Amino acid sequence: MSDTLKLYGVPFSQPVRAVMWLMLYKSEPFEMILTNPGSKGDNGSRNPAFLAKNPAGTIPTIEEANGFTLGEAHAIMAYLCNKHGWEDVYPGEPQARAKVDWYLNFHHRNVRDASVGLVAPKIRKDLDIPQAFQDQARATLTSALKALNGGWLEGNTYLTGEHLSIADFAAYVEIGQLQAGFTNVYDFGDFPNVMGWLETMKQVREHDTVHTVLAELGDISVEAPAMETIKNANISALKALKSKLAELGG
Ligand SMILES: N[C@@H](CCC(=O)N[C@@H](CS)C(=O)NCC(=O)O)C(=O)O
Repeated sequence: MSDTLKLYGVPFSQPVRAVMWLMLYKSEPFEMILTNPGSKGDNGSRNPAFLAKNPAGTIPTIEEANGFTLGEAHAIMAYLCNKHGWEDVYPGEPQARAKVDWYLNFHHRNVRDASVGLVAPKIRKDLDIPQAFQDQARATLTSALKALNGGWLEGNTYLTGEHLSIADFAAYVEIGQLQAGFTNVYDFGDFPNVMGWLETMKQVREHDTVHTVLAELGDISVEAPAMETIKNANISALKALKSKLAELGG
């Protein structure tokens, strides 16, 4: 059995992109095992075989050759940093680390849940997500962006200071997907510090590889993307990833 780490997921998933980005940023090879979120089919995250690896049935999930499995993007990124000694993006010094953990904990209810609420209704028209839910998501995100703009990013290049960390990867895969150039479903005009940080993050190594799926999907603010567009975005994203992993020997 190969000892390359397996990453279960799809590039369309925000938390999967965070893990992919960390690994590519650190030039760490991995094998992507395509796993359809929510599906009970053979390659689905709700299939019994997958639930044995991650009882929550969510992607990303990783698996090592020795059978160790782990779910939750933030736990996975922290584990990989601990394992490989990547203290540049997850500092060892307790207070610096605590600042990263602070954001990672804040993220779940304030950024993640809200940003999903802005994008999912556009892509999954079939789910008929109630307008009240969408409005609440937008309000929650706006509050979170106020905190980022006036707090974390005030006078800082990255979320926790002058150094890129896994907090930035976690935040950008959610917030960044909303900007013009990608889905274009949120106007960041009121948040100049957030806009500056979005530009900075675009320069981070492997940004484009990880975000191929969104660049291909394009603007969904007016019209939901056709199935064909979604399919082609996935194909392009996997092609970009495959070619990067081939370079890394994964
Ligand atoms: N808190 C989890 C969220 C993971 C998550 O929501 N993944 C979605 C895909 S983006 C999923 O697997 N959904 C399938 C399901 O819940 O059945 C993390 O950060 O890893």
